[in-house]
Amino acid sequence: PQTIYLSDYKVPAYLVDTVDLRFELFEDGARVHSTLELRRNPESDETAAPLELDGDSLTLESVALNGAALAAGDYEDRGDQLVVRSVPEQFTLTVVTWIEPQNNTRLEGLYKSSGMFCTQCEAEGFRCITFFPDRPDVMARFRTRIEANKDAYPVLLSNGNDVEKGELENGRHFVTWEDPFPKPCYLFALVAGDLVEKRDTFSTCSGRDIDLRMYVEPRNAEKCDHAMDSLKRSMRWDEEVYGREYDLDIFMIVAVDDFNMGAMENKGLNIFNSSCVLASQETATDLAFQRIEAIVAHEYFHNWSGNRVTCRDWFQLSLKEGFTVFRDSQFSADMGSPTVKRIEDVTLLRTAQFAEDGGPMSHPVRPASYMEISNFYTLTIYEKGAEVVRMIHTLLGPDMFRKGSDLYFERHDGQAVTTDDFVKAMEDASGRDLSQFRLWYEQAGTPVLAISDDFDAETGVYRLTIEQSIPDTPGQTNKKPQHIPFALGLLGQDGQPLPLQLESGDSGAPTERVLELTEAVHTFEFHGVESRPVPSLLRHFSAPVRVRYNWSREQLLFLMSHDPDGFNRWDAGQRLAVDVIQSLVNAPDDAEIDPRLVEAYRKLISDADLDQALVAKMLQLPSEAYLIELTDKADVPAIHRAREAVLRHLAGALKGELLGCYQRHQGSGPYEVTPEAIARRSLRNTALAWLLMIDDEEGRSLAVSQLNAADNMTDRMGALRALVNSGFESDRQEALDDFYNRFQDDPQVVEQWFSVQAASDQAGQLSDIHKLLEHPAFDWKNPNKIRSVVGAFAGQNLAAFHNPDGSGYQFLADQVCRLDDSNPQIAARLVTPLTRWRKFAPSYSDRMKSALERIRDKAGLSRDVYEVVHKSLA
Ligand code: BAL
Ligand code: ZN
Repeated sequence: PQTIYLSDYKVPAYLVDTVDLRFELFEDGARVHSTLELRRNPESDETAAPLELDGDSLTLESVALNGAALAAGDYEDRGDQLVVRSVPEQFTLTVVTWIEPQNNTRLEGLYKSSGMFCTQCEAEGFRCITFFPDRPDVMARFRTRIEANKDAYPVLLSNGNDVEKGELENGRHFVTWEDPFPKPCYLFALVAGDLVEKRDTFSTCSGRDIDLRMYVEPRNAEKCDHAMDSLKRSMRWDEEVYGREYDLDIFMIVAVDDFNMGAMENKGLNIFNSSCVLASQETATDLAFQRIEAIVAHEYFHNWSGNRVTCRDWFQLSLKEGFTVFRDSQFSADMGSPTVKRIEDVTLLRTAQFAEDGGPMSHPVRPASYMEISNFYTLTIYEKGAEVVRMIHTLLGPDMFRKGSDLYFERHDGQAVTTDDFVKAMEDASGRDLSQFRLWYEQAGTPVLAISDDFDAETGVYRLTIEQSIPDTPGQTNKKPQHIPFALGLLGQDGQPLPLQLESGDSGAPTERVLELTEAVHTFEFHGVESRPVPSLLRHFSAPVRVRYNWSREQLLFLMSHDPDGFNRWDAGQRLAVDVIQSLVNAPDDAEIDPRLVEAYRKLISDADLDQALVAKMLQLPSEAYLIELTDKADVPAIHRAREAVLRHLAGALKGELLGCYQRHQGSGPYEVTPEAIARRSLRNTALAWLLMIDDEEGRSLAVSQLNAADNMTDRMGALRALVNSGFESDRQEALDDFYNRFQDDPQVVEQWFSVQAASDQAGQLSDIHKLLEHPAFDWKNPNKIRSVVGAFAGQNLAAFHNPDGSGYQFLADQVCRLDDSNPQIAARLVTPLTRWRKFAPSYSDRMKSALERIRDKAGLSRDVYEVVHKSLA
């Protein structure tokens, strides 16, 4: 496959002003009539260029120029391109193609899911529908007429406003949609199906009433309220915080079961993976409720950050994704607990994005090259991209940042632009120089801050030295220092925050500062310090970096109970737990577990005055994935054993406290999705999980009663998970069977049922996984089912996946090869755990490598998987 380079970017040779589409939908295929108004781009220097339109898996039926059919010699159908050699300055091109949505298992372009037609065009799916300049800098106005059988497909949707509808012969009907806003074709959408409609309205800040509509299969009609409420909250929030008003008269959301992504921000017609939009108390966990709120917000926010202002090319993907993730994380923080939200974001970043940044697929937030753009919908583009925007927010402050975003939207409305245009708007609005800051977009890799300190009791000066380095990554060495906002505080021995006097005598100095690192080494001096302080470093995780500082356990315990920054309190607890677990890896079975850890957790569990949402987070031990990320040459089973030993030790020592915690947080009253109620359920279910880790009888009977009495999925799943992960084998099987019988008709719940087993070291050994794949509810065509079994096994059941005999790796290779032909995007995603092979101890890494080589040698490997596998082995 070819590599595409950012440095080769050229403006399009032709522009499209309008697109007139007519879809004739049938059971055995669809005919697409496309009429384009095209003209040469005055900004292009390719004055004699032929017209080249992208295509993929299309059967061309006819081509006409200005209404006259072209003869075969006038154009060339190259399969992936339609080339018309000689065209005038301005012209109309009509192309008719035949496609087969019913056989489209890649789920790119137009396909069928549960009997409905739907589309996914980002990044390059539109070319699977018709020949078109499939690139985001070609923006056109779309008019779309959909024709289909009326009984089977009463609902026909596309972007914009419905302007015409009517009956046709043979029981068919049509609806025509017009989108007044020029858009790139990746934002095109079409849906046709037998769907129920849920309606609501939203009154905008300027008094316009927007018609909100959700379309779902009839069985899901009762699962729309949460998404609709989330949508209205998002619309209000975007007006209040960013001054962004919705622009069309209708906003539609559709839920489909088969979807490669989580959701898609098509203009006025967002399409969602059912698992990311449908929720009811009985079927969705708190986590799902929160995720749905965040994703609904994310897709809605794209209407401005992505649709009104879009990307010039796919190297700029983070322009819309990083900014929009930042916006949705601000929104979620405002809707719930900012500290908890920050902890969740940082957990994902440090566990998974840092791993990506340190692995073979490491790439900058603005990549310089790719083979398959679908492989670049990554944690780096999304999450690190969001961190980069967050740092701009930190450096500028909220007011200047808002000025910058206003300027960005005003300056670039209706344009396809670059990350550099975004930074420039921030610079112009604030007057700040962000030239060095731009390196965050260009340099890959996670910066490391090596921090040392000393205290001079005589002068009262505390000195902090921070040395920055950025590791080499594929294709990039000798990196330059980046501009890093570093928030910190100092705590006195009594736990009080100290004024940070950068000059002596400044006793009114603030107790928290954001230092700006721009050089490879900085030394900061803090004056007027009476005794050695405890530093609280990188507060709020003010930059996506690794901090290396030689913490003592006393310091961490001190910060756990005194740091005014909730995030750093949590982080101190994590560092302490990591230190204890790491010290037990490959230690003798009777090695002592630091009693101070037990006491710290005892305090957390028992002290009802602490912020319970924060406590709920602090009680989660660092995950195995995070522990692996922190380790060179990881021995996963050894890490797993050490972590379990700590968990069991804590559970045994704190049994009384855990039972007390469980009783204290017994729910009463109606189910609510508030931060307090979520924290209560989380604490209760953590207590239960810990008790069952030590096969506690009392815990077992609590879990069984909770499972039977639960009025919500969080508690039901909490009990089920605890039983599944326990040694109570017969309870486990009974619980799983009952659960399945109760929910077998609900695909979203069955996905949870699959993943709770696949992710469990008790219920998810390889032989169990094979059985799950044979289960009647498993479906190789449904990405959610694949993720909930194969993805959960390889991504969460790490001790089983890293079986020393290599069977887990070979299993994954088999599944990747199997999926490569039918759905290459999903296949390429599934490879991820193997790509990290260099991270593991030799006997593991050798076997992982050979599994990768087996995938590499598969005949006819897709471009998606080819890129990931070849880069991993390079
Ligand atoms: N644009 C792809 C889905 C999302 O990030 O919203
Ligand atoms: Zn997005």
